[in-house]
Amino acid sequence: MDHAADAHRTDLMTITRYVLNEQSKHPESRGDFTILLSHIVLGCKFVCSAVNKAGLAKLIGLAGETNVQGEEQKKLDVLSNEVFIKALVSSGRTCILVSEEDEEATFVEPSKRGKYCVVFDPLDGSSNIDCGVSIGTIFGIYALNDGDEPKLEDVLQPGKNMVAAGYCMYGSSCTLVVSTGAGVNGFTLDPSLGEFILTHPDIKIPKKGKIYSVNEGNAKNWDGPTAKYVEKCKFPTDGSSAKSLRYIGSMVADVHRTLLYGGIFLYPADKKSPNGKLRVLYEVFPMSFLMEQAGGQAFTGKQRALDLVPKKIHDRSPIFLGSYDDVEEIKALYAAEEQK
Ligand code: FBP
Repeated sequence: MDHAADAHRTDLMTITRYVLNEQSKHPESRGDFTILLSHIVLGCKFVCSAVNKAGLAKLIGLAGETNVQGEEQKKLDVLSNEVFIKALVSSGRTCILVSEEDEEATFVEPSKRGKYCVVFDPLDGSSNIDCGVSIGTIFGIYALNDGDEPKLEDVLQPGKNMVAAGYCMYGSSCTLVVSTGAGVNGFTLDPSLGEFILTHPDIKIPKKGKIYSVNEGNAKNWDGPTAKYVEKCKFPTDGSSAKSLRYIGSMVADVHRTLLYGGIFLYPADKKSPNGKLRVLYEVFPMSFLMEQAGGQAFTGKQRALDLVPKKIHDRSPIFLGSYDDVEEIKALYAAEEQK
């Protein structure tokens, strides 16, 4: 690392500059998306600093409340949710907000309304919060046509209709990965500047990977194709070497590694959770959108994940996402099961 050159690196591609460049390619654009994204970035910076000082600021542990999923909320869950709701409403660019932490969707009051619907998980990987392992924020964005009155159906639509998606990982460094439908870019927070700087331009996931990522603790409840696939990862019969298992238990961290290194992340359905665990709107869709934009795939066990049409805002779905060839293998196993 050439720190001297780095110190003199003056041509900084910040995320704001990047999005403004993208905006300039759309003369019809009024800058609404740029303003919305800058408020999401603000929320990520706030949560990043809160996570970093959680132990010091007594932000570790339970908030004493339970969310719609029946999960005990962590102090940081509640704090992150509040920060994002306030940032998104104050942007003046949103009309419907769906948060993992809120039972109902939030309809922004007309005077502060804009055309975007934002679905988000303010702090994903809550089982890892108190032990300082990487966690993150996940978001997806739909756009209404100008003048349309917002209604719940506007967020109960296929993920392929999203206009943007992203996540921010709070790990050894704070990394924001985002797509507006024209590729995937990663930005790292430079704490000395307080700016997200472009560090991972045009991310492309390797076509095939050497890593599989799944909670094998659920193996006894898996269906045939999932069990067969994981068996193949461990004991390949085609002469290839076995895949390595990596599982952090924070979707953001497991998907971030999968995006950069390749391989497959799966949270399948099982006898205990017939619809899997992960939520369609603010976990499955944003990560599937990013995966496809990076050249990978996302499959539910039955269909392309982004073709799903959720019926309720907290619906769950099984998910298999990652390198194109790896997901093709699991699709073939489910297709063979269908034929039986
Ligand atoms: P939260 O959003 O409530 O944290 O739940 C989601 C999650 O933590 C994902 O980040 C992760 O992939 C998964 O659940 C881990 O589940 P499990 O502990 O069952 O493996």
